[in-house]
Amino acid sequence: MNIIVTGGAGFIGSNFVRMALSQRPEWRVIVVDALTYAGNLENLDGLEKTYSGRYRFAKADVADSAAIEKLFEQESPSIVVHFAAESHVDRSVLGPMDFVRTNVLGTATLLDAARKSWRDKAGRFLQISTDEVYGALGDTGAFTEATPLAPSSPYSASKASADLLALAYHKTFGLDVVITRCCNNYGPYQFPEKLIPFMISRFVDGEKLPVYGNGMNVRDWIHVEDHNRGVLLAIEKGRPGEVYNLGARCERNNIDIVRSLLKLLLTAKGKPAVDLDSHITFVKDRPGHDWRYAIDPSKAERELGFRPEVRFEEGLAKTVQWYLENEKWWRDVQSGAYRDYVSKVYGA
Ligand code: NAD
Ligand code: TDX
Repeated sequence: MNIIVTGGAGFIGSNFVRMALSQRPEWRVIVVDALTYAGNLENLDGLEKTYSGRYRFAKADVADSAAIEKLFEQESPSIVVHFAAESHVDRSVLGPMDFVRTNVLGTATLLDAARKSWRDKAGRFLQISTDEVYGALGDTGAFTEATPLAPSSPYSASKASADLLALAYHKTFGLDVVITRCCNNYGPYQFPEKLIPFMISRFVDGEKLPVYGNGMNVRDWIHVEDHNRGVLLAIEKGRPGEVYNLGARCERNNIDIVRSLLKLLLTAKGKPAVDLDSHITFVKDRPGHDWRYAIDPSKAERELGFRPEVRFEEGLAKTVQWYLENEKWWRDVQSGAYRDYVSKVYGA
């Protein structure tokens, strides 16, 4: 069975491709990725050799309808798992249009290719989405699948638009669409612009760790392996046209995450984990910064049997260790263009 994984050279996608190839021997995986700044072939190192005949990489832009339709003709996929996206909120503040193009037009292009290709045969489209489509919570409550969409950033608005298109293709054309909405992921191969790997790279470089606002904003965290276990379950057990929230009931405020990282990093360097706040600088807040996210994953637990396995403290310690051991990886992905981006967001 052929399965197309878009965005398979990115953080969550590459972890998913490894999991799928090792746990689903009947699948042949075709990674479709444009290799933007966030997509890196090194993330897929060794797969061609280990899984020869079951793995193909195709460089393509999901918004390029000719390229996508050709891939559907060549591969006749039974499943599409759509991870490809512009994924970083701060970049969507600097330049929203790439987000509209990839996340909205790209998703529409894939949905339409699937609609045409699956006229005579069944196929499933798994739309990978985010809790950010629900907007911000106050100090209490949690997002359920019935929470109205109220995105705050161009990123989350583009993801909400993509979700609505996917649901419309289900209602109008009967396309077999399932949507998962997950909370903040962490783990290996995450691009060092996101909170956890960014803070680790700053510490290693001897720079202060820039926390937005007062650091009290809350995010709900899940290890990337647990997210991807949920995606596999949604592919295999999800009901057509349904949305499933994925989360591990693990809320933390940002300042606590940064202090936990500092403890792990100082200890790893053989230094006493004291005077943590001297490593932190509070910087200008992100415009439209959502206060709090919290996912209620009851529906996925009940219907899919979803059970996250990674305890946050263990997952975080392993992640820190991975970044310390793979400094070459994150230095390589930090190109000149990346350094330019950092100076735009955080100042020189
Ligand atoms: P990422 O930025 O690490 O990777 C995105 C991948 O998509 C890269 O490989 C990039 O090259 C590719 N891509 C971008 N534009 C493309 C285009 N036009 N055509 C083809 N490929 C393109 O992102 P990630 O963190 O791995 O997120 C993957 C998905 O999961 C996204 O849809 C994101 O919205 C969603 N998500 C992420 C998180 C999180 O915490 N990171 C949480 C919930 C949902
Ligand atoms: O330097 C920083 N300082 C800081 O205080 C950075 C990069 C982030 N933050 C804060 C902002 C957020 O409250 O940390 C929190 C997490 O920030 P990000 O890692 O940028 O993630 P977030 O904005 O929450 O979005 C993420 O989760 C949902 C992913 O990037 C999205 O792709 C996903 O959909």
